[in-house]
Amino acid sequence: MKPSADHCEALWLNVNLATLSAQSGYGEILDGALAITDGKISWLGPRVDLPKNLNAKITHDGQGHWLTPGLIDCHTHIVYAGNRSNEFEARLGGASYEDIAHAGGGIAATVAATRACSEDELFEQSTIRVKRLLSEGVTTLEIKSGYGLDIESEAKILRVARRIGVQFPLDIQTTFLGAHAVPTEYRGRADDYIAMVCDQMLPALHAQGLIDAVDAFCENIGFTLTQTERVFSATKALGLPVKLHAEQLSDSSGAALVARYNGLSADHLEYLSPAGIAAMAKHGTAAVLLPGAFYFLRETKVPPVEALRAAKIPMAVATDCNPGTSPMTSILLAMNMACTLFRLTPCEALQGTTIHAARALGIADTHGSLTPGKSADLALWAIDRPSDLSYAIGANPCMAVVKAGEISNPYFDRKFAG
Ligand code: DI6
Ligand code: FE
Repeated sequence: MKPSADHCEALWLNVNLATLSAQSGYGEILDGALAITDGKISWLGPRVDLPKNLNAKITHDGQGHWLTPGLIDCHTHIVYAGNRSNEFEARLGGASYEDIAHAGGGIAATVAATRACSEDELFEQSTIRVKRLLSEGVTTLEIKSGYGLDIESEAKILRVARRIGVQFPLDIQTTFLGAHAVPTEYRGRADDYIAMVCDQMLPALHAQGLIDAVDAFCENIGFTLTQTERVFSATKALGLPVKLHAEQLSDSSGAALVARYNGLSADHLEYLSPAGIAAMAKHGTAAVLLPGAFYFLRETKVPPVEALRAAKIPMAVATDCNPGTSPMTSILLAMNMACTLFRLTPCEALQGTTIHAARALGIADTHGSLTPGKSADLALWAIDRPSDLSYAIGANPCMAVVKAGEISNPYFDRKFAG
C-alpha cells in the first residue's frame, strides 16, 4: 500500500522503529518514519527514503523515542470479581494450589464472586486491570471466560469482554473457557458438566457472537484428555479455533491433543514432552509461556524453551492475569520474567508479546508487527534500545499508545505532546 499525497492521516517522524517484521531480530530502523492511512500502516522505512510527495494531515514528532508494534497480551482471565489474597497467604503457610482447589477454594471461590456480581460491577472491577495493561502499550487483549460456569454467567463475562473492546482502544479476542473447572452444582459429575458445555453453552454463546476461540483446562485438577477432546470436537463442528491450558502442573499430553486439532496455541507447558513439541511443530501450534503463573506458584520446572526454540515453534509471552495463579497486570514484567525465569532473550520476549502473540491468536496477518497493510497499532517508548523493555523491573517507559492510527493518551500519567 502506498501513501498518496492527499490521503495520509498521520506521519511519525524522529523515531527509531523496532518492526518485529523479520524472521529474527528486532527489525531495527534507526531514524525511521511511519505513515498511517485509513488506520493502517501505509509506509515505513528510513526517514531519508520517505516518499517526497507525502503530505500528512498530522505529523507527530516521536522525540527520538522507539516505536514498536502495540503489545498483545494473548492469554488473560482478566474479567473476574474479587481477589484471592487469602489463598496467597494460605499457600505461603504451606497449603498447595491443589489442596486449596480440593477444599472448594481456588477457581470455585472466584466463580461464586463473579456470579454474584452485576454486569456493570464486573466491568468496573475488570477495567481497573485493563487500564494498567493499556498504560503499558497493550493494544490487543485476549480475554477468557471460565469464572461463570453456567450459561448466563459465562455470557455475562464474555459480554463484559466485548464491551471492553468498545469502550477502550483495544482489540479484544474472546475465548470461551467453560471447561475451566467443574462448578459446585455438578460436583462429582464432570462428564455431565462437559456434556452441558458442549451441547448447550457452546452453541448458545456462539449464536450470540460471543466466542472467538475455545480453551479448556486439561489437568489432573481440571479435565481429562477425553473430556477435553469432547469440547474440541464440539468446537470444531462450529468452525471455531481451539487452544489449551496444557502441561502446566503435570504432563497430561494436552499439547499433542490441541496440536492434532490444529490449535492456535498450547499454553503454560512446564511439563511439555518431546512428543508434545513434535506435534506442535507439525501442526503449527504456537507456545504461550506464562512466567507470572510459574513465579506465583513457585514452580521449579521450567518449560523446555531450548527444545521449543530448536523446533522453531513461535513462543508467545502473556500475563495469564487471573486471581489464583497470576494476579499480574504488567505485560512488561511478564517479558522480564520470561527472560530471567525461562531464559528467553529480550528479543524473543518482545517477539512473544508482538508477532508471536499475534500468531497465537490467529491474527498475524493484520497485527503484531510494523508492516505495511497491518493495523497501525503502535507503542512509543522512552528507551535507549528495545532490550530495555525486558530489562527494567517496575518501570513503564511507554510514552504513547496508538490504536488503528489514533493516539490514546487518557491512560497515561504523562501526556504525549508530539
Ligand atoms: N490455569 C491457571 O493458571 C488458571 N486457570 C488455569 O486454567 C488459574 C485460575 C485460578 O486459580 O483462578
Ligand atoms: Fe490461564
